[in-house]
Amino acid sequence: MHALVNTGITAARRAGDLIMRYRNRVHNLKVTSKGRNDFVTEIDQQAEAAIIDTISKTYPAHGFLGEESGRQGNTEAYWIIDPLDGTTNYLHDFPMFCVSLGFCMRGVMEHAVIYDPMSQELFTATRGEGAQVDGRKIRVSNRHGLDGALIGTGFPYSTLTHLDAYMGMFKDVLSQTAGIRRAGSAALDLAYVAAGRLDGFWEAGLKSWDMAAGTLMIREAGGLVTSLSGSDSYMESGNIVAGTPKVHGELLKLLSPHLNEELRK
Ligand code: 2AM
Ligand code: CA
Repeated sequence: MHALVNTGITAARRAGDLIMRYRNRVHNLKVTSKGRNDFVTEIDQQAEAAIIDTISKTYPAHGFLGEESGRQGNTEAYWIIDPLDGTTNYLHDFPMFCVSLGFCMRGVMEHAVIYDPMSQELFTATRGEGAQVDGRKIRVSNRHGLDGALIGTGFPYSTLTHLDAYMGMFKDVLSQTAGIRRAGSAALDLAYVAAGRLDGFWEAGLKSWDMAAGTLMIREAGGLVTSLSGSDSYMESGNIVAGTPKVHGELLKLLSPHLNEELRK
């Protein structure tokens, strides 16, 4: 395994251990949800600091783009960090959350690590070298189309501006597939597509740290990833469709009548 991936794994496990250590305390906090939210924000920040500290010890020249601390240092060789993806789940003790790390070199994603501290599953990928779960090679499923496919998604949550467009998509996907799952951690959903547990995935308005690791993983597992209109701009727009080659193509077609100008980006 690549040395960078090993360092990423050490960092992700350290963050995961911290997240698990505070889990009971979060759940038992009988204060207002605001108080619980603040506490979780603090855990996010501590987990991100632990990741940056671990990586910096081995690679002091690397930069970071973190959900909590933003951009710092080197912008050529840097790590994209989501220290706790699925914060709402974590807050409710719903067991779907993860640590997501991607290493980017001159604009190209090179390595990916996604760690699920509940199941202790570790997903990894390196560009050109495939994707693994716990060291075993993973591939996207062999699903040849939407018929019988299980599709992951994320609901609109903050602005709700695209809710009507989304409901149209939801209706069409629901009626043509085996079902839809909304697990609440986009990074873990993408890892599940890479592992063949979901046949496809779509969501609008994600951030680069939600997608950086999972999208490399899917490509290395033989899947396709694009924006909702089929371009490469998903890292900028956050609008993403992924899946096995056939499922990806059919999902694109099914979603396209529902796209407005914003969602086409
Ligand atoms: P986060 O937990 O790191 O914030 C799912 O729709 C994705 O959107 C998750 O990966 C989640 O990442 C992100 N997200 C941000 N705010 C959210 C919210 N209020 N509700 C649900 N998901 C949210
Ligand atoms: Ca996230």
